[in-house]
Amino acid sequence: MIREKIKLSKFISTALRHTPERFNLKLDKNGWSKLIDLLNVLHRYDKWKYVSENDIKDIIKESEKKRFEISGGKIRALYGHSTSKRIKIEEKKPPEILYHGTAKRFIDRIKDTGLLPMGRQYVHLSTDVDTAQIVGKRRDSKPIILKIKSDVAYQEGVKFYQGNENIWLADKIDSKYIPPLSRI
Ligand code: HQG
Repeated sequence: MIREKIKLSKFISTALRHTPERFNLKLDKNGWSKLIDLLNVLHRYDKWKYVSENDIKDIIKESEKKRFEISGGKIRALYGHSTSKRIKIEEKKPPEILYHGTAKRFIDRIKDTGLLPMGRQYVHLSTDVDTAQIVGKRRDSKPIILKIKSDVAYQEGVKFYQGNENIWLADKIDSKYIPPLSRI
Protein backbone atom coordinates (compact mmCIF):
# COMPACT_ATOMS: atom_id res chain seq x y z
CA MET A 1 0.00 0.00 0.00
CA ILE A 2 1.36 3.46 -0.84
CA ARG A 3 2.65 5.71 1.93
CA GLU A 4 -0.19 8.21 1.79
CA LYS A 5 -2.75 5.45 2.28
CA ILE A 6 -0.82 4.00 5.23
CA LYS A 7 -0.79 7.47 6.82
CA LEU A 8 -4.51 7.85 6.23
CA SER A 9 -5.18 4.41 7.71
CA LYS A 10 -3.17 5.37 10.80
CA PHE A 11 -5.06 8.62 11.14
CA ILE A 12 -8.40 6.77 10.94
CA SER A 13 -7.12 4.26 13.53
CA THR A 14 -6.30 7.12 15.90
CA ALA A 15 -9.74 8.67 15.44
CA LEU A 16 -11.78 5.46 15.71
CA ARG A 17 -9.69 3.53 18.26
CA HIS A 18 -8.11 6.05 20.55
CA THR A 19 -9.19 9.71 20.62
CA PRO A 20 -12.53 10.27 18.83
CA GLU A 21 -13.30 13.13 21.22
CA ARG A 22 -10.24 14.98 19.97
CA PHE A 23 -12.00 15.20 16.61
CA ASN A 24 -15.51 15.69 18.01
CA LEU A 25 -16.40 12.27 16.66
CA LYS A 26 -19.14 10.30 18.39
CA LEU A 27 -18.81 6.53 18.65
CA ASP A 28 -21.84 4.46 19.65
CA LYS A 29 -21.52 1.61 22.15
CA ASN A 30 -20.29 -0.75 19.41
CA GLY A 31 -17.72 1.72 18.13
CA TRP A 32 -19.65 2.91 15.07
CA SER A 33 -19.27 6.49 13.85
CA LYS A 34 -21.14 8.11 10.95
CA LEU A 35 -18.93 7.85 7.87
CA ILE A 36 -19.90 11.39 6.86
CA ASP A 37 -18.69 12.67 10.23
CA LEU A 38 -15.32 10.97 9.74
CA LEU A 39 -15.07 12.40 6.20
CA ASN A 40 -15.83 15.86 7.58
CA VAL A 41 -13.03 15.44 10.14
CA LEU A 42 -10.62 14.42 7.37
CA HIS A 43 -11.66 17.34 5.15
CA ARG A 44 -10.57 19.79 7.83
CA TYR A 45 -6.96 18.85 6.99
CA ASP A 46 -5.42 20.07 3.74
CA LYS A 47 -3.70 16.75 3.11
CA TRP A 48 -6.97 14.77 3.49
CA LYS A 49 -9.26 17.17 1.56
CA TYR A 50 -9.43 14.81 -1.41
CA VAL A 51 -10.47 11.73 0.60
CA SER A 52 -13.74 10.08 -0.45
CA GLU A 53 -15.74 7.15 0.86
CA ASN A 54 -14.25 5.05 -1.95
CA ASP A 55 -10.70 5.90 -0.84
CA ILE A 56 -11.50 4.55 2.63
CA LYS A 57 -13.11 1.46 1.09
CA ASP A 58 -9.92 0.94 -0.98
CA ILE A 59 -7.79 1.11 2.17
CA ILE A 60 -9.96 -1.51 3.86
CA LYS A 61 -9.65 -3.74 0.77
CA GLU A 62 -5.92 -3.24 0.21
CA SER A 63 -4.66 -3.44 3.80
CA GLU A 64 -2.98 -6.65 4.85
CA LYS A 65 -5.20 -6.55 7.97
CA LYS A 66 -8.90 -5.84 8.11
CA ARG A 67 -8.90 -2.94 10.57
CA PHE A 68 -12.19 -1.17 9.76
CA GLU A 69 -15.66 -2.08 8.68
CA ILE A 70 -18.19 0.06 6.78
CA SER A 71 -21.92 -0.67 6.89
CA GLY A 72 -25.07 1.41 6.38
CA GLY A 73 -23.26 4.74 6.19
CA LYS A 74 -21.25 4.00 9.32
CA ILE A 75 -17.65 2.99 10.00
CA ARG A 76 -15.90 1.39 12.96
CA ALA A 77 -12.55 -0.04 13.97
CA LEU A 78 -12.76 -3.81 14.48
CA TYR A 79 -10.17 -3.98 17.29
CA GLY A 80 -7.43 -2.04 19.04
CA HIS A 81 -9.60 0.41 21.03
CA SER A 82 -8.30 2.41 23.98
CA THR A 83 -11.17 4.88 24.43
CA SER A 84 -12.22 5.51 28.03
CA LYS A 85 -15.67 4.06 27.35
CA ARG A 86 -15.37 0.36 26.60
CA ILE A 87 -16.49 -0.65 23.11
CA LYS A 88 -18.90 -3.58 23.19
CA ILE A 89 -17.96 -6.43 20.87
CA GLU A 90 -20.14 -9.50 20.48
CA GLU A 91 -18.96 -12.52 22.48
CA LYS A 92 -18.13 -15.63 20.49
CA LYS A 93 -16.74 -19.15 20.98
CA PRO A 94 -13.05 -19.00 20.00
CA PRO A 95 -11.03 -21.54 18.01
CA GLU A 96 -9.33 -24.26 20.07
CA ILE A 97 -5.94 -22.56 20.06
CA LEU A 98 -4.97 -18.93 19.62
CA TYR A 99 -1.53 -17.27 19.57
CA HIS A 100 0.01 -14.11 20.94
CA GLY A 101 3.26 -12.61 19.68
CA THR A 102 5.15 -10.56 22.23
CA ALA A 103 8.58 -9.30 23.21
CA LYS A 104 11.03 -11.41 25.24
CA ARG A 105 11.24 -8.65 27.83
CA PHE A 106 7.54 -9.04 28.73
CA ILE A 107 7.57 -12.80 29.31
CA ASP A 108 8.37 -12.81 33.04
CA ARG A 109 5.54 -10.44 33.79
CA ILE A 110 3.13 -12.34 31.59
CA LYS A 111 4.10 -15.51 33.48
CA ASP A 112 3.15 -13.75 36.74
CA THR A 113 0.02 -11.86 35.77
CA GLY A 114 -1.16 -13.50 32.55
CA LEU A 115 -1.90 -11.48 29.42
CA LEU A 116 -3.48 -8.13 30.25
CA PRO A 117 -5.06 -5.59 27.89
CA MET A 118 -2.38 -3.04 28.92
CA GLY A 119 -3.17 0.21 27.06
CA ARG A 120 -6.12 -1.24 25.14
CA GLN A 121 -9.57 -2.47 26.13
CA TYR A 122 -8.91 -6.11 25.27
CA VAL A 123 -6.03 -8.58 24.98
CA HIS A 124 -5.34 -9.23 21.28
CA LEU A 125 -4.80 -12.79 20.05
CA SER A 126 -4.11 -14.25 16.61
CA THR A 127 -5.57 -17.31 14.90
CA ASP A 128 -2.22 -18.28 13.35
CA VAL A 129 1.48 -18.14 14.10
CA ASP A 130 2.27 -15.92 11.11
CA THR A 131 -0.08 -13.18 12.28
CA ALA A 132 1.30 -13.48 15.82
CA GLN A 133 4.84 -13.09 14.41
CA ILE A 134 3.87 -9.86 12.66
CA VAL A 135 2.25 -8.51 15.85
CA GLY A 136 5.26 -9.50 17.99
CA LYS A 137 7.80 -8.07 15.54
CA ARG A 138 6.46 -4.58 16.30
CA ARG A 139 8.19 -4.86 19.68
CA ASP A 140 11.01 -7.40 19.27
CA SER A 141 12.96 -8.53 16.19
CA LYS A 142 12.76 -12.10 17.54
CA PRO A 143 9.38 -12.20 19.25
CA ILE A 144 8.13 -14.99 21.46
CA ILE A 145 4.97 -16.67 20.26
CA LEU A 146 2.71 -17.85 23.05
CA LYS A 147 0.16 -20.55 22.50
CA ILE A 148 -3.18 -19.96 24.24
CA LYS A 149 -5.51 -22.82 25.17
CA SER A 150 -8.54 -20.76 24.24
CA ASP A 151 -10.98 -23.69 24.26
CA VAL A 152 -10.15 -24.53 27.88
CA ALA A 153 -10.29 -20.86 28.90
CA TYR A 154 -13.66 -20.51 27.17
CA GLN A 155 -15.03 -23.62 28.89
CA GLU A 156 -13.92 -22.13 32.20
CA GLY A 157 -15.80 -18.88 31.59
CA VAL A 158 -13.26 -16.57 29.93
CA LYS A 159 -15.03 -14.34 27.41
CA PHE A 160 -13.76 -14.07 23.84
CA TYR A 161 -14.73 -11.68 21.07
CA GLN A 162 -13.87 -11.72 17.38
CA GLY A 163 -12.06 -8.72 15.88
CA ASN A 164 -11.58 -9.94 12.32
CA GLU A 165 -10.79 -13.24 10.59
CA ASN A 166 -7.32 -13.45 12.19
CA ILE A 167 -7.68 -11.43 15.38
CA TRP A 168 -9.56 -12.41 18.52
CA LEU A 169 -10.00 -10.42 21.70
CA ALA A 170 -10.32 -11.39 25.35
CA ASP A 171 -10.54 -9.55 28.67
CA LYS A 172 -7.57 -11.23 30.33
CA ILE A 173 -5.77 -14.53 29.78
CA ASP A 174 -4.52 -16.18 32.95
CA SER A 175 -1.10 -17.82 32.60
CA LYS A 176 -2.61 -21.23 33.36
CA TYR A 177 -4.00 -21.12 29.80
CA ILE A 178 -0.55 -20.41 28.34
CA PRO A 179 1.45 -23.57 29.01
CA PRO A 180 4.23 -24.23 28.72
CA LEU A 181 4.99 -20.55 28.07
CA SER A 182 7.67 -21.46 25.61
CA ARG A 183 8.61 -20.81 22.01
CA ILE A 184 6.82 -22.63 19.22
C1 HQG B 1 2.17 -7.01 26.34
C2 HQG B 1 -1.90 -4.04 16.22
C3 HQG B 1 3.75 -7.13 30.39
C4 HQG B 1 1.64 -7.65 25.08
C5 HQG B 1 -1.32 -5.42 16.34
C6 HQG B 1 1.99 -6.58 24.04
C7 HQG B 1 -2.39 -6.20 17.04
C8 HQG B 1 2.21 -7.52 28.75
C9 HQG B 1 1.89 -5.28 24.81
C10 HQG B 1 -3.06 -5.18 17.91
C11 HQG B 1 1.36 -8.16 29.69
C12 HQG B 1 0.64 -4.51 24.51
C13 HQG B 1 -2.68 -5.34 19.36
C14 HQG B 1 1.79 -8.24 31.02
C15 HQG B 1 0.41 -8.19 27.75
N1 HQG B 1 2.99 -7.73 31.33
N2 HQG B 1 3.40 -7.01 29.11
N3 HQG B 1 1.04 -8.83 31.96
N4 HQG B 1 0.24 -8.55 29.03
N5 HQG B 1 1.59 -7.56 27.57
O1 HQG B 1 -0.04 -2.98 21.11
O2 HQG B 1 -1.28 -7.44 21.14
O3 HQG B 1 -1.52 -3.01 13.21
O4 HQG B 1 -1.56 -3.03 23.13
O5 HQG B 1 2.27 -8.89 24.84
O6 HQG B 1 -0.92 -5.95 15.12
O7 HQG B 1 0.84 -6.10 20.62
O8 HQG B 1 -2.51 -1.44 14.85
O9 HQG B 1 -1.09 -5.14 21.95
O10 HQG B 1 3.28 -6.74 23.55
O11 HQG B 1 -3.31 -6.79 16.18
O12 HQG B 1 -3.98 -2.82 13.36
O13 HQG B 1 1.87 -5.64 26.20
O14 HQG B 1 -2.58 -3.90 17.43
O15 HQG B 1 -2.78 -3.89 15.17
O16 HQG B 1 0.75 -3.99 23.21
O17 HQG B 1 -1.28 -5.51 19.50
P1 HQG B 1 -0.51 -3.69 22.33
P2 HQG B 1 -0.63 -6.14 20.81
P3 HQG B 1 -2.70 -2.73 14.08
